[in-house]
Amino acid sequence: MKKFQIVAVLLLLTLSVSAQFSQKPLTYTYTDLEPFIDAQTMEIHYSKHHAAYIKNLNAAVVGTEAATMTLTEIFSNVSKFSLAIRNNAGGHYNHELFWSLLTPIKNTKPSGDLEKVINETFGSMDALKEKINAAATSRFGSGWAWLSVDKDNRLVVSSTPNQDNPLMDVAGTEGTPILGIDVWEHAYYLKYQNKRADYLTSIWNVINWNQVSENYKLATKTN
Ligand code: MN3
Repeated sequence: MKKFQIVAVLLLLTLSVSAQFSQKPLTYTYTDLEPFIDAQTMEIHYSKHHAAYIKNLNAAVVGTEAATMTLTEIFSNVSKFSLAIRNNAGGHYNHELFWSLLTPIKNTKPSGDLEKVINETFGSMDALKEKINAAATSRFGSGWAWLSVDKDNRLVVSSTPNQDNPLMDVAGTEGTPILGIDVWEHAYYLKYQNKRADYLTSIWNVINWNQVSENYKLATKTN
């Protein structure tokens, strides 16, 4: 092999390693979720915050065991990795899930199966939303509120700090998240300022229950 070919191969290897994680395009535009989530928030959140988690994650995994792992593999061993891997792997996964859970389509509904379990577990859809909003409101500082399926296929509501999530071995309440709400100030401050509760009331207008139902089906099948 000629010297330039070796250099080319090494360069390609470096590029493929450093680009292990990448950002999926959104399936809607930045303006589509208005008035509930404003376009400027969407643009900064997706193109700056989420993109930065991916860039930093790709840099943080270099030379570690995490370099060849999937996100879920990283999460189940996250306590063994650096804080940079934990924060940025969580930041990447959580946002990718979050974008998929938002939709400009009005009045999506949970599947019959999911609605039945929600009613049995929480009493009603409204009671579930209240419980998630309470978890989100009481989360001090930055973090997420979650609806997850636990190992016994039960629905559980929890919240995590920073970019942690219920798939992590450090999570107090473990499970497969089917719905997550970002309660970092960057998710709402431009429109709602300090009124996190108003953001939390509003966001239910753009939650994609078709996707939550799909996630529920997959999570219960995997368990
Ligand atoms: Mn965010």
